[in-house]
Amino acid sequence: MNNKQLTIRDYETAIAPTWCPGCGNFSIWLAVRQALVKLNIRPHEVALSFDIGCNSNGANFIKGYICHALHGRAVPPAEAIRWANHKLKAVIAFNGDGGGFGIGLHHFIHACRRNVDILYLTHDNQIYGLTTGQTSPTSAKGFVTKSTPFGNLEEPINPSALALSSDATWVGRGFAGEVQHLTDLIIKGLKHPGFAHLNVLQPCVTFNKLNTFDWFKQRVYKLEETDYKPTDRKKAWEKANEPNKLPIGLFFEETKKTYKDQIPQLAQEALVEKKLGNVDLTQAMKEFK
Ligand SMILES: Cc1ncc(C[n+]2csc(CCOP(=O)(O)OP(=O)(O)O)c2C)c(N)n1
Ligand code: SF4
Repeated sequence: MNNKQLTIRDYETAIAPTWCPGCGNFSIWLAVRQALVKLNIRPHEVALSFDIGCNSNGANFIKGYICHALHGRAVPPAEAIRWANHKLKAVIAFNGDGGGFGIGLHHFIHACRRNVDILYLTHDNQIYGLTTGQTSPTSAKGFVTKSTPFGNLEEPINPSALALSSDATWVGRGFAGEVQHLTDLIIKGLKHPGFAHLNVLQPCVTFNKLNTFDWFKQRVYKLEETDYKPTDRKKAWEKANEPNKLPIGLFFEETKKTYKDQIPQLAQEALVEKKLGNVDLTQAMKEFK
């Protein structure tokens, strides 16, 4: 098995995606598998933690060690998996903008400042998709939805600017309409030693009639095609907040000690490899039954 050439078909499950035709989730799903194949990471070498939402129905459509967490809670299990086994080749958490920047927002900020070595990919369609179209924390001010029939009164969160001000060591933005570019960003995020946040602009073709593929295409441009250098946090913050445009690519990158690097007990071996010695767990195991 291990000598066989890896392809995206190795990540296939028996369940076909149930997303609406044309949904941006399809290209994100493709980009994730392409990135894992390019890095030669096999399904048993990756842990994927999902939210509740259209995006995270992806838990059923990809092979790996899968966790399907509560709404907004994909990050804590991903952190726990990384702490338990820092030798896993990749740990990725997936949330929607509703789960990730609403009910689960604090997990995002704490993961940024902890610098846990995971990739956090947020599917930002600026609406609640699964629950059929309510305003989300990234919805534009004035946006009319089922939950804000007279227009959204709140300013939207800018996820990349928030990651930058929360001390994240790798901050990128991708677009579901640019699959190869997105694949390259996922590869870079996975290679980064530390917390990598990748916010992906993802049209919801069914419920978000404002932020369509065309709307994004009129605003998106690639940072790599400019003279921008992702080394200055302040400049990155300004770029992430650029008015009327949506730059995609890597805003910022720096190398710092990860959470695990500061725990000397993990320097030699992963937690899962540690011998328990003479500890008798019989009674504890009985209590779990
Ligand atoms: C604790 C909790 N609150 C609310 C819900 C209902 N709920 C399920 S998905 C969702 C929002 C989905 O939007 P988003 O996170 O942006 O993901 P998308 O469906 O757009 O991919 C909500 C509110 C829930 N399942 N659990
Ligand atoms: S409701 Fe929107 S986000 Fe959900 S599957 Fe359909 S197009 Fe995609």
